Amino acid sequence: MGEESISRGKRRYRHSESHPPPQKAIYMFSFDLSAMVENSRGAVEFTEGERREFKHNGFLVIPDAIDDEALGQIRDVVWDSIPEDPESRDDLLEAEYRNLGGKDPSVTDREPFYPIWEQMFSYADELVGGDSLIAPEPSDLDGWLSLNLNFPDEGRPEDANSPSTSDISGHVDGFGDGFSEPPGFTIAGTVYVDRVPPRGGGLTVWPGSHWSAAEHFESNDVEGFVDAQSNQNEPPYDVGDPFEVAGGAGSLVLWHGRLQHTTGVNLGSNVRVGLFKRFHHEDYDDHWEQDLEQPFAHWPAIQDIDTKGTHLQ
Ligand SMILES: O=C(O)CCC(=O)C(=O)O
Repeated sequence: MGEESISRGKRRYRHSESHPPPQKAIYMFSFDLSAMVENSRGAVEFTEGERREFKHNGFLVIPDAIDDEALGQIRDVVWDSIPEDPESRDDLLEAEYRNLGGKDPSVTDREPFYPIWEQMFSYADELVGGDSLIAPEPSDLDGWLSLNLNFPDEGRPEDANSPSTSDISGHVDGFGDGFSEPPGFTIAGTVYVDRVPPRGGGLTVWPGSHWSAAEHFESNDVEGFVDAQSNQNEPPYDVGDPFEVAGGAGSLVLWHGRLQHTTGVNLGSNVRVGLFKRFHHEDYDDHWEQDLEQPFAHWPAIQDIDTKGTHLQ
């Protein structure tokens, strides 16, 4: 995936999945991916209403998707890996947004990521349908981990609405600086490791923006998009208002690969710990260009769902 940037106010963050961190640990434990993955929900199923919601909005929130034990292990990884003291507000305010296990390779223990990836995959694959996504592998643990820490923003402003989520710009992953083919991915998952209250730094999305991207690509090429994102830090079309996703610990946000998004303003007291994983179709290389205009052409469990009327049920 190409290098991405998130711009929020004066901060500019860069991250990439294409440059694995230097660790070269060898993971000897084995996983049986053919076995049914146990989730908090039991066997993964989606209603037609949930599939419709995803198709319409480009994202879906699944509360209590990930089990507590797996989340607890990630919490330990975070606090064992960073110097900040969770009890010190000064520490948290001074800290900058960062991706643990990405360009900042300071993760002490990588194994706890895998059980969460497996659970995320089981939801993503079921939503897309047709057993068509590439499953995570233990060797992925040697690569980019995407554990994104969104620390509280400086000071609680007197104006409770400032800084505001509506002032931030978003991006589409893979179509900015460092662009390389095939760009992006099919579907991503974001897990909240702790509760993320409203204005607590949640993943912020532009609902329906995957359709804006599709409309754009009907009459524009990829190069113009990449130029716009590289120069203006946002896609070359209007997408309306952002929506910041709040949720409990273990919530999973599934989102479409062309959904515009960024990280939210964090006016809370806690670090927003978000564990991200991106999944590709097995034959993504063959049809990524078609997907640009037809966002669900290769999603057997979604493509025929009617979203007309927007009654999401
Ligand atoms: O940390 C977040 O909430 C957003 C991260 C993001 O925009 C990304 O990984 O592309």
